[in-house]
Amino acid sequence: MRTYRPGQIKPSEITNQDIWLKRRQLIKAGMAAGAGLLLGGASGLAAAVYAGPGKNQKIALLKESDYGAGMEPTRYKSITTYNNFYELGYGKRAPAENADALKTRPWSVKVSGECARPGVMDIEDIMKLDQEERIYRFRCVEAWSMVVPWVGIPLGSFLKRFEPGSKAKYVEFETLYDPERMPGQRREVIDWPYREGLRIDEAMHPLALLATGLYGEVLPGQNGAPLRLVVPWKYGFKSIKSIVSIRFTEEQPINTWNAIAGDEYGFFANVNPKVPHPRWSQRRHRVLGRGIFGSKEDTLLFNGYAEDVASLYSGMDLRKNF
Ligand SMILES: Nc1nc2c(c(=O)[nH]1)N[C@H]1C(S)=C(S)[C@@H](COP(=O)(O)O)O[C@H]1N2
Ligand SMILES: [Mo]
Repeated sequence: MRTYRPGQIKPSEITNQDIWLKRRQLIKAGMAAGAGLLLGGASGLAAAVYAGPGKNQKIALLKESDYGAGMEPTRYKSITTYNNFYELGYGKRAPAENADALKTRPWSVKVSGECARPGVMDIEDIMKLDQEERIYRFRCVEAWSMVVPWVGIPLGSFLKRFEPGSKAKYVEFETLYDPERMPGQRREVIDWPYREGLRIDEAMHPLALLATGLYGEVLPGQNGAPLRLVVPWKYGFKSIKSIVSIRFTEEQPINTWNAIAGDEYGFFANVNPKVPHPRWSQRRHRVLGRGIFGSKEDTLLFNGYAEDVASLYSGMDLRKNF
């Protein structure tokens, strides 16, 4: 029996095919939506500044990572008005409309479990870390895809500060539970809080990112402020938003969509065009921002990151471990 209650979102839009658009043309200064990108230095690791098109606080001194350099970002407006975030409402536009409810201060993240130095870190201190290790990443989501110029820190370098031990086989993440700040939690649509998990080697992979901003500004509420996960080779639901707890575990953690419909949503949720969702194909997806409805494109294995991440799954049956 399915337990989808929210009426507005089609199941096919909860999780669907991502794609990594592996286009390598250089971004010229003055991109779509008025964002400026200054490329400097011959190193290939360019100093870049996005003049954020939103109204949020700017994040200065950005350094662009090599990943995704040259991909043209989706318009800021599309990235921030077409969201899934049940805590802020049940419809693609609802999270943007309800984002004001999500107060992001005070905010802290508790890191616990199988590690030598568990602790609580205030978001202001996490933002300062971010200033030491500033990178850009791009990512896309599901039935629709987007290219997002994220600002954040590699998840692995954050986790290492807490010295995970040999029993740390997985990492579990939890979203804030607070019906005041998360009005969607007033309805028991899912077993709050939203939860996600990664295997430790996935979490340590340099492509896994803890994002604090996008388009050079602090994250808007609807995109998971003040801190969210970005796992570019996985379906969108793995990228948990508004994180307050990170726990190293020996056992595979529960993840929300797997708990709701385990036959449809696996623990790994790697983007894989050859493994259809039980109720729809995952071979193609819609590219947001191309025409009114977006044009369709083929979805790639691991969202186009096979070169980077396939080795994490060597010897695994990806149909069984979907
Ligand atoms: N806490 C929380 N995180 C969440 C969700 C959610 O409902 N609650 N939705 C997930 C789903 S299904 C998707 S597709 C992505 C969407 O991310 P975006 O809105 O930034 O594109 O967030 C994921 N993270
Ligand atoms: Mo999703």
